[in-house]
Amino acid sequence: MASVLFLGACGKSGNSTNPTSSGNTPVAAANVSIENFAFSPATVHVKIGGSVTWTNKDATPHTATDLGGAFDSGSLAVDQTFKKTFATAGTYTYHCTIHSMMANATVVVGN
Ligand SMILES: [Cu+2]
Repeated sequence: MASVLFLGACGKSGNSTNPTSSGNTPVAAANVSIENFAFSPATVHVKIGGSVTWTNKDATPHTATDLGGAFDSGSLAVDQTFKKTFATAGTYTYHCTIHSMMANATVVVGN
């Protein structure tokens, strides 16, 4: 079983070698992998007008579905992607509707 090396949290102001990683600085485009039944990174920060692209890396279908109804990827097959552009600032908590045991994840939108 491969490890998920996401260290979590928005409090870490790490290096900027990966502009799509989570961190305090919002990026224009973030990428989230759905892998080993987890969203990685679990939190991404994007600018207003920025986008998040999810990619399902598992052989099992997953969804990225906002709890508040702002977006829903539908069922993503292996290697399928879903892109959402966020025009409104806010914190969007989402989950996989197929697997209730998967932890919720978050998109934070703000400049
Ligand atoms: Cu799932």
